[in-house]
Amino acid sequence: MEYSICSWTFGNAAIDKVMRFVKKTGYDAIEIQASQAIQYSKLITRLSKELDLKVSGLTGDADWPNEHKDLANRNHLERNKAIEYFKKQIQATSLIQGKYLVVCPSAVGKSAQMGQGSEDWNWAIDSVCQLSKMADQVGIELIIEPLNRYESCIVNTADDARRFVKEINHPKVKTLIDTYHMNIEEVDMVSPVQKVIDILSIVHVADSNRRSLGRGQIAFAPFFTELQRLKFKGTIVVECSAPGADPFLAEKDNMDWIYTYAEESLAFLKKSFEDN
Ligand code: LER
Ligand code: MN
Repeated sequence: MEYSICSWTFGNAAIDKVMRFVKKTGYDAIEIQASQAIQYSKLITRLSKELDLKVSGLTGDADWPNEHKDLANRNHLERNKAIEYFKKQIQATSLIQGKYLVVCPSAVGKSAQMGQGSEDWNWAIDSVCQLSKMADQVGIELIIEPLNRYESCIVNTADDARRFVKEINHPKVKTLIDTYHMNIEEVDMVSPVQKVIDILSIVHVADSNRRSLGRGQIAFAPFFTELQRLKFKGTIVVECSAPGADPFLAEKDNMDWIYTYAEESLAFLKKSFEDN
């Protein structure tokens, strides 16, 4: 199993400090925040080689209320700007040798749709279809992420993600499931794995309160057992965040927790998969 961790969760810490810590802790890879990848591509590429720490992929940047980052915006001029911005993120993924870009079909933090009926869905489908051509050209995957209802509209569950990916119907468009969001939206932790296993590239993990695995209420054992039973071979990416309000702001009063969560979560994963 390959283990990775999201760089955005370390808040304002410098990317070189984060990469050195992630390597020292024993991770194989890091999932870089897209805005950091764009700004620090040379530094990240150099450190990735120097530290022998892979870039698993990029966490896409589409923070609401930035209409020009919203792939499902009702205003086609804003939507076109979002498509152009995501093309830049695809380019950055390829530049720093990531394998995927995580894409939320509507902006992150936008919990209500803008159009009627299936309009928002169709806008998002059209945007991701356009992006899939470029992803194919540079050889990366676009990974559609279902987020809970308080963070996103359009794709909230594994069922939604499956329908979205099947409608795009492109070999480079896949999905991920995130235990933190699943805990809010799914009926259990096992059936979503079964629903998307054939299009599942990566898994994001954190406990129910986004603390390290074991510090919340999620029963991870059945989830991990099902991943193993169905021979999941992708990357497992830790996405905990320091405790405190505002889910979209990583930097909190007590950032020391994130380093503890990173260490504890990796130990929990290695014990669960018995490959340490
Ligand atoms: C991104 O991977 C994610 O899970 C979102 O909740 C980030 O805010
Ligand atoms: Mn996630």
